[in-house]
Amino acid sequence: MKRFDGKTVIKRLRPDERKRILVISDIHGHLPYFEGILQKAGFRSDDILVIDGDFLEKGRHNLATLRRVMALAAGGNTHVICGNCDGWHLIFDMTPEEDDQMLAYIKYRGRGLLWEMCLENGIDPQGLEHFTPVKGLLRERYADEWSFLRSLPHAIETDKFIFAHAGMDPGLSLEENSVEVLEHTDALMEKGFSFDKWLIVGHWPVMLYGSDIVSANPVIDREHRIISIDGGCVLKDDGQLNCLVIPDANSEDFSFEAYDCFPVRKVKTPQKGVGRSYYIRWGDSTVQVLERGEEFSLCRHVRTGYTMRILTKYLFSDGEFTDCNDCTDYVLPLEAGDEVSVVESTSEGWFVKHKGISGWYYGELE
Ligand SMILES: [Mn+2]
Repeated sequence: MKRFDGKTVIKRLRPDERKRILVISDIHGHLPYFEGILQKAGFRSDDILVIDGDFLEKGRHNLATLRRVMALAAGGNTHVICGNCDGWHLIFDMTPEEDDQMLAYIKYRGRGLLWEMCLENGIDPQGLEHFTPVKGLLRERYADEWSFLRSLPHAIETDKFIFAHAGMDPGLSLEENSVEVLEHTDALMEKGFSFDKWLIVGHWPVMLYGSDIVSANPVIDREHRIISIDGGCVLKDDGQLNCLVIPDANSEDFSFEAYDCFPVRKVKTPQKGVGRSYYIRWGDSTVQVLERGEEFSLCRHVRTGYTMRILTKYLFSDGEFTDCNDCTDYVLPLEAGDEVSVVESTSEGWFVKHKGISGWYYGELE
């Protein structure tokens, strides 16, 4: 699929200065989180909403999310950017051979926009041999959806802000940036770039920037004028959907709201933090299992030699060497009365989030 070959499309906006700008990225087809964050941020018709790409794929409510986003966009105050997971209209540029590769991908995933479109039309994707005939049907049935996806820009620019899904090369004008750079730059904040206007991106779950302490909250880098907001919704077990709040088009007085579905409990007994911790994360998660237990296993992170106990269900295989789910042994400093969201309940303690930061709590909850 010629995903990144197209011409870069930029949308210029002159937002009403009295209006709030809300920015949400990486909803990834998780409609309940999208509705939850809109409600928590108090989204109303006189706000401007920017959806900063990747509202589709990976979650389980793709068609419903797409339709919700289209309805908001039709209202005129919601502006949507194409992320690297949103350009499904590009299937119509594919050859029959590429169609079959796409079918293999859909079957492997077992979810996603095309999967849901098939099911909505009584087609079981697992039973298909070729995708090309189905593509013809979907093209007719979802004409509005395709034209909406086709209409999406790769970046939105105002006097003060640039919204792009993943990144930008500051050495080039916005138009000169390729679709690939705007939609698919990984780990933007590690590149040392600085920008004249504030660049607001999603795409790279912010927890991947942490090394010892894991936070899902937006990262606001005032020196380089970058704000990274992907809270790991759908992708991370302890993820959240963030909404950056810009009070008005000229303000730098940023704040944010975050939404997740974990049960909230109150800390009963205070806990001191422990100095040393490590975060094993996606892309660097190979561990050696030293002692496999039913609930926890003692593991050694191969690259660093750091040992920690990991929930056995987080290990991807039964072998001595295996990759694992993102995990940390960070022990959160907590006071009595602190509210925490409980991600995992174990026989030894709770894996919780406190103000967006994930860690362990070994005391009692109310
Ligand atoms: Mn992305």
